[in-house]
Amino acid sequence: MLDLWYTENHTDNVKFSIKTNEHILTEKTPFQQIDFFKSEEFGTFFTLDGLMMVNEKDEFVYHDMITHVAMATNPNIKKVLVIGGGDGGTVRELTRYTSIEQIDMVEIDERVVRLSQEYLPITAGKLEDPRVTLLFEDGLAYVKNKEDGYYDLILVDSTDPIGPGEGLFSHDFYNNCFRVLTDDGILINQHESPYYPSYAHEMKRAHSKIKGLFPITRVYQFHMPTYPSGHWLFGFASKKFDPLKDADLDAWNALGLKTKYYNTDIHTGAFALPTFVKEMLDDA
Ligand code: AAT
Repeated sequence: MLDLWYTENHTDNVKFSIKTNEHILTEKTPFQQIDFFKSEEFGTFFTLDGLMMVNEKDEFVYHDMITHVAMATNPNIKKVLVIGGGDGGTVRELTRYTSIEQIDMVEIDERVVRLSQEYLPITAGKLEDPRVTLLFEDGLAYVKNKEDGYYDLILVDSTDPIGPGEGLFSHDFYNNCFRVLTDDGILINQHESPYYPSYAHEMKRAHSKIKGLFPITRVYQFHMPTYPSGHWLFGFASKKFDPLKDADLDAWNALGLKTKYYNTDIHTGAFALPTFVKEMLDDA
């Protein structure tokens, strides 16, 4: 039998490969190329422009960490905006909070959503929750046109800053996020990786822009086996709440949500950064 391997360049000198059982489909949309695969080790997964986005085996790490850190920091979050996140995993985690009243998801590429609904019900299964509104447009334009002080939380679940995701790393975008957030508002963004220089460069650029806009800006880390180097970050920016001093961790535990990665020890621990990362952020 032929071995079929999916291979991705993590740098010009490093490759990452997964043995696959099937290349389910390949499709070019006006925004990007989408490929879906089946594999033994990571289950079903999809890539955008040749980069791993989501797979069945480690998606819980990313989706727990993008959602629960902010929700434990401010339990009164009612209106949430998700930008990107077409696979639906972030929305799935949000729908577990009965306290959330409204979830708007703005995804540029409807095909990512439709294909995830077909092949990745594990992440897309809650997109039909009555509190969820799907909007297919560019997140950058969406925040530009949105009224001031609307959302309590914005989760930027975006691709890397090449292709359609580029605008979601711009000063203009972060500035509009600040404006559309309430006075209690929190912004979490996909913050790249500190390890390989090309990713670290983007992570520093993003951090320096956000630092100039929000009074509270932190970065927290998590372990993502299929992303380059496995060492990945989210940014936490807020107008008022500090994720360590203000988080009500007992209240979060009292909700009784069962999670596979996030817990309240991780909440605190994820903000403890290696020295080389601290130095990069200080100099950003
Ligand atoms: N839940 C983890 C999956 C992703 S995919 C990111 C999504 O962002 C994609 O579906 C893409 O179509 C969407 N997107 C890209 N640009 C925009 C935009 N301008 N407006 C709205 N949506 C957009 C994240 C993977 C992270 C990978 C890190 N290496």
